[in-house]
Amino acid sequence: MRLHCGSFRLDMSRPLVMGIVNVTPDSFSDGGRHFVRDTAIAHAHQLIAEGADILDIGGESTRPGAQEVSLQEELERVLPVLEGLRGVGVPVSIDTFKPEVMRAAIAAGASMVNDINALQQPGALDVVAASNAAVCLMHKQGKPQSMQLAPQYQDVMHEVMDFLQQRIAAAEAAGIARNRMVVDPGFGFGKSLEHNLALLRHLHDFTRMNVPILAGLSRKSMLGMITGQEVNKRAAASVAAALIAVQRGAHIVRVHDVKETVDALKVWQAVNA
Ligand code: 7PJ
Repeated sequence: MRLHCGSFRLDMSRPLVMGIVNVTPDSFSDGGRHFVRDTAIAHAHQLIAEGADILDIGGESTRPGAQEVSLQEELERVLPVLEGLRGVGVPVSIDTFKPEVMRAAIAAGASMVNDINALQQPGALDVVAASNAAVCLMHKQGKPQSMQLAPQYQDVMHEVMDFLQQRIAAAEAAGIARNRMVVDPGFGFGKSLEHNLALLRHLHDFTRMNVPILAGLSRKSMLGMITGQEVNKRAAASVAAALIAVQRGAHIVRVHDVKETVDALKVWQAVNA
């Protein structure tokens, strides 16, 4: 299986690591726009040096309870970073659900769209269809502001897979070739610990969709619930979760701790060679 991702052709026979680059000013370092841009670009280069296969650039936090940012603000955060990373050698993904951001990001060099809303925003399908970018279709229940309040499913595996099948069909109907698509169960997006564990336990069933599977478990609250660790002390739990996801069929893992994950996957690959 090869994922068509802009001008890249990604071989899915070995697990790939997507490194997370947040372009969100934090409350501790109010260094202004240039500082935020330069910090993000430097972080991106570091993740490539650590072995990241793909970079995921995001200008809006979609963590549970996070506030939305305006279109203008999101563009001003991500575009200078994408321009700064043009030609960097690995595919760059844009983490957004806004079609306007997708279009501008692709023009600025992004070769993948990572959409927590699975291209459901009006116009999003057409923007991706008109490009040669890959797309990650993710499942979520509810909106980031309130999705963790009371997530409910009759059968979480069935409902998530059903939704993703429908989004694959919609994307295909809009003119997006299947070899540009990736699916993601959306760990933590409107899911209880039990829902997340069921999805991870049965992740292999998603391979039936015949498109690569992306898993994002890094530092998520489900790992906090299991280990009791706060968010910046979840590296070991995150590496364990990434390894389990790969073992159960994930093709791409989206992580903060690239170096540690790359090493863990090297061990996994050596044993499986
Ligand atoms: C995910 C994501 C994920 C994909 C975020 C966080 C929340 N995109 N963006 N999958 N999570 N495709 O990293 O904690 O799981 S933001």
